[in-house]
Amino acid sequence: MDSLETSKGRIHSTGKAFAVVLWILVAAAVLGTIGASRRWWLPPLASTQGADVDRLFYLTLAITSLVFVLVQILLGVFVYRFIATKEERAASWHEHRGLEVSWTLITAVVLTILISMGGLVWAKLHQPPPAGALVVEVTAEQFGWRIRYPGPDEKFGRTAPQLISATNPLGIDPADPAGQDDVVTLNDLRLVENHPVRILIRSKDVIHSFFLPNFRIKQDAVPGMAVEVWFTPRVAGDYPIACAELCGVGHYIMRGQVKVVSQEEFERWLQGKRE
Ligand SMILES: [Cu+2]
Repeated sequence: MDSLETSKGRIHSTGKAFAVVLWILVAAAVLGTIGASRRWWLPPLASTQGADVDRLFYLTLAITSLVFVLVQILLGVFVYRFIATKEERAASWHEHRGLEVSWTLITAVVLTILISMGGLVWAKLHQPPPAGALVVEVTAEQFGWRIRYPGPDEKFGRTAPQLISATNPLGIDPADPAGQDDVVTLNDLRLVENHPVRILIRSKDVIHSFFLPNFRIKQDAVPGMAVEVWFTPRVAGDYPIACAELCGVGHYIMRGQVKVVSQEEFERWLQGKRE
């Protein structure tokens, strides 16, 4: 059997045609992705912590794209040179130890580095939030987001599912003084520019996913759990809240809005809500 070094292979019109079609498809995929990315790409970044997520995303995309294109080009080269014909089987060889060891080791090293970097970014995003962060509770329901602020006492009132009604969507206990100054909105999340925020995410019914694309935050809302995320909004403006978990027939309308405003504007708004 031929070895890799000595095999000349053979050129055949079918192999040529396959290779050319493959290369055209790869070129179309790459150019198409670049073209589409002008329209559909990451939305503008508006949080401090999101920069690490973006960096890792671009690095992973660059490495995997490069490997994808290289592998497809090589696949074309091999079909071009070594295709089977009616008279002859495809030329092949086995057990090239050097090649096998190198592609296994290189892949293992690159993936280990990428996964470790991902672990570091994850740990950074999940370190304890800074003291003095704004605290907000977000409760997902079919199909909207109930946002609760604890009020001047900085304490959320007790809630109980049996107290939930049309006028008390979170079931806040009226007997608990901590709940009397709580402010609840529907789909309206106000945050303060350059001020970290801790968000406690809950769900009233099924699993939803609290998704803030501009802040690179995505966290499942699970019934019976309060899951915490935190980040620092960096740029004032209006941003969407989306649900990233298919949660029922109205999933697509489960949208809210984040407004990042100045400290004064935030306090004025919250005060207005309490009156
Ligand atoms: Cu949902």
